[in-house]
Amino acid sequence: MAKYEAIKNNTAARAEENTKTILRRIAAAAPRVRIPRPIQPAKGTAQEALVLALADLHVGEAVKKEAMNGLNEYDVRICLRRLRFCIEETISFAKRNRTFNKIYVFLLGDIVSGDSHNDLKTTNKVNVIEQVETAVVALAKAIGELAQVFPAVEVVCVSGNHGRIGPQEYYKDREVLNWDHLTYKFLELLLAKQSNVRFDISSSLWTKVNVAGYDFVITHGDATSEQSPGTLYAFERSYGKLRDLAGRYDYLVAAHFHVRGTLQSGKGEKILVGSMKGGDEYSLHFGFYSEPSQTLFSIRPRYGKAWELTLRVKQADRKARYDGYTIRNMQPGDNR
Ligand SMILES: [Mn+2]
Repeated sequence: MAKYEAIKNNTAARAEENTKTILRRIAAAAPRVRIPRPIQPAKGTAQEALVLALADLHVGEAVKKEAMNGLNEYDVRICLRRLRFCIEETISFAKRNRTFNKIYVFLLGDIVSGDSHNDLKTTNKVNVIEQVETAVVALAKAIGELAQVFPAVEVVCVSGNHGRIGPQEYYKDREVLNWDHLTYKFLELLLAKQSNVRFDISSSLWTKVNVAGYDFVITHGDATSEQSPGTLYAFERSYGKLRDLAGRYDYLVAAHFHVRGTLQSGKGEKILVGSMKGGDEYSLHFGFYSEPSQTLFSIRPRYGKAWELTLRVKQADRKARYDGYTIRNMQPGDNR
């Protein structure tokens, strides 16, 4: 027995010695990697196009913090701070990485709160004329800032559902008889002398635009029988039908549901943009809440969508440094 123990211990010792030898050999054979210097951003111009998708600003609407149990708060001041945050982030992100030749700004509708709903009519902070005025001036400043950084700015505009005139639904001239549409027209006028800014204002439910060789369908997103694209299936069903009507597209960009999401679709994607406003009393009532966000992404030739940056706009809410898009002596949030 003692002999057996001795053999066992000896074997164990040898096994341990072998393991150590093997580990030493592996360690000796491991390639030595030199610690690199920090990666420098690439110099020169990127071939890719930037897209800044802005949706559901609902200018003029108020969301009460108390009613939201602190989840969200919204008024004109917060809206304009969040907008400025988007522009500053876009510019600093672009500058930190490369020089981009062109930026597309998708204005996806529900720019103004409107007065089509009774509860909005009584709780809006400013009336619909002031909403349009505020949105026009703020967006003109925002796009003007982009035009100082990017050699070309293309603004693609579709109307939302909140800008409709009056409480009744209508379908004739639906996208034109709409406060969003008027906002876009004034915006175009205000920037008419800015030679590197171009507008594409849609009079229909959707518009098509080609970005770096890829076909985009842009729509607000309310023209669907789905109440909420809470599931991927509903999301797919909501917008799959548009392909029949609009023809082949690589990317579809919609908003309306105040929820951010992306779904692969053929060779491209369906991109659902979140809202500047974020969740409100309505969404809370129906059991939905999403943080406000907007989306910045890029399209590369021969590659498609290269990356996406979620602009988490709430960061700007309490920061006075994002003021500056307000007009004249306006006291945002204090009109009522
Ligand atoms: Mn909407």
